Amino acid sequence: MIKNGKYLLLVLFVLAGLLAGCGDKPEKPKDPRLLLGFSQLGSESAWRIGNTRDIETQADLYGVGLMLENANQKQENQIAAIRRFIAYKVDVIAFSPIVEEGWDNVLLEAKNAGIPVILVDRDIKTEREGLTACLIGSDFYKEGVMAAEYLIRKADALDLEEVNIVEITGTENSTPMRQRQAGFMDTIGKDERMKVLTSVNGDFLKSRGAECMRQLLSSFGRKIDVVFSHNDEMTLGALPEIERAGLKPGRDIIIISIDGGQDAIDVLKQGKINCVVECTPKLGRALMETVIKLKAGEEVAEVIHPEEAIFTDEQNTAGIAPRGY
Ligand code: GYE
Repeated sequence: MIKNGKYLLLVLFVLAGLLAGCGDKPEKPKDPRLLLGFSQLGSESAWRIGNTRDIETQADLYGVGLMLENANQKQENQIAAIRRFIAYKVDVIAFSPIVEEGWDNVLLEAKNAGIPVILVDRDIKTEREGLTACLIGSDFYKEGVMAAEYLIRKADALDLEEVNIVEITGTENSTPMRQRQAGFMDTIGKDERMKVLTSVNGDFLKSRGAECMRQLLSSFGRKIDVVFSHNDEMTLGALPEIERAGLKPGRDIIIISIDGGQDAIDVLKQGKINCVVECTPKLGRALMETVIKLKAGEEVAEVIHPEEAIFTDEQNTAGIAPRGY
């Protein structure tokens, strides 16, 4: 079939090319798009799932290639994912640190590889300078302040003389847990009516929220005037326990939550939650814009906090627009 040497050469060339391709390790996509490695911490809540979805959607819209890894609530999985991103030579790394401590070594490795790192949602604690480029996430301290300010208004409206509070906190040593608690405590600390009976760790999980609430009810029973819960998931776990104990959440106990996912807003509309402080998971757009700037060597803002609202029984809750998470 092959009539002359020229064709033979061509066929050999093509064959050699095909064979060379066979044993190749995965390589960066030929597409010269910018590649972002993102380590999500888990899927513990509607917030987290909404956050992952938003980052995927925005990466698509901005034409940013996304390597996404879910750490299933384990810091060691996040560290391993970041190491894989470094080995893969992604352009930018982003991650949502499950806890604040313990990131220095892996971040130093990223720095030495010349890959900029963006903190998404949560912060880290470190003695070293310059390990990360910036933080894109909510002002959790302010969320705690907003929750407490609502409670003070509510106590005024109900003319309460003493307010006994139980707190169900998020994951220990995580930024939202630390800062929501600090903002709340600093603010109620100025009001003599406010007493915190105890704080228990619900790890941002619905099942733990239920467990914590059972334990709180058995220790304090009807003494509890307020549940301050660090996220919607734990709140949604706690409510049925309160009902099972013969009490009406939203009436017998004031319920304060954070996140503002659709399920919690629906329950706020039914009057079983009194206040939900918004924490938006929609960080994808700011993330993509920052990734593009970093790749272009441009300056980026050190901290980007999204604007956040509050939804309470002081307003017409029927008018709250669909939340999208
Ligand atoms: O409030 C909670 C989630 O870090 C802001 O983590 C996030 C928190 C959010 O599991 O629902």
